[in-house]
Amino acid sequence: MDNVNLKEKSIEIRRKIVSMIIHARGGHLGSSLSEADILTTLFFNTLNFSPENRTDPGRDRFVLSKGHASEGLYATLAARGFFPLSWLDTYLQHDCPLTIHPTNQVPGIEVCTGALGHGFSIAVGMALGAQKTGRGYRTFVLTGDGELEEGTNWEAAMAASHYKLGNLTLIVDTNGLQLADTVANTMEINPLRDKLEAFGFEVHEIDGHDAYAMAALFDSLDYSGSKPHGVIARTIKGKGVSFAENRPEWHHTIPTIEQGELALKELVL
Ligand SMILES: Cc1ncc(C[n+]2csc(CCOP(=O)(O)OP(=O)(O)O)c2C)c(N)n1
Ligand SMILES: [Mg+2]
Repeated sequence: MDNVNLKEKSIEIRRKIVSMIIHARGGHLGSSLSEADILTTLFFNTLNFSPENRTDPGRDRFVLSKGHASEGLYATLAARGFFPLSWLDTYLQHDCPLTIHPTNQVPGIEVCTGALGHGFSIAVGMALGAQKTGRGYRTFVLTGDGELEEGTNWEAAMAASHYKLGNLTLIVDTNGLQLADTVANTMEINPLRDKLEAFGFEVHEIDGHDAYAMAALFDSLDYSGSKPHGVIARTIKGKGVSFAENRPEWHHTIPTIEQGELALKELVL
């Protein structure tokens, strides 16, 4: 999409994330704020995926493998027009489509995720499908860094390289935290760049909160080459809300009304 101010858009999306969680009294605040700039970049700059072409076989594919951060995806999809903004008020309500882990009943969501460690493998299958059918679409998958402790990811990485899936981009939301502690304390995944390179990926490291830098990077990648892409996006869990930044307990703590008001006061340009 041309002429979208990505900075403004990501603030708008962060504000929606906070409001949804306050309203629903549930969700993953830190995780969704961590990914907000990555999703903004993908949906408002990079992806050939829109409400208009969302069922076209040639559309780009996106998989949110860290499915617990669903509020970030819902807020982004609504802002992009995949479904009405009013749906965000129904998050976590009985019999409503916006569930804690995303499902493909929601326009713009390709696959059900939330059980960590599966999205990357699914994305490999999508990318292989594009290669075999010659459809030419690109596939992007977003994982958490803690999520990479799941062994299935490394099988997916091996397969991506084996099948020479240059049309596949793995983005790792690298915030250094997982559910209750740091990734380093739980099961160290570093040196991540060396690991991905050893698995045959072309690797880039970038500030995962600089939407314009990410947009330029995604625009510059060679999607017709033989190496899958790995993007290590350096992020801060809880980014934009001072009391939640880099604090493991804000993985899924629900703000009080007062904390919510403070968060919204901080989330301005
Ligand atoms: C298979 C599986 N095991 C455990 C969980 C519970 N769980 C939800 S989020 C999370 C931590 C994820 O950390 P990370 O991938 O770094 O994501 P972040 O929230 O930091 O972006 C865990 C263990 C899960 N959803 N799926
Ligand atoms: Mg993490």
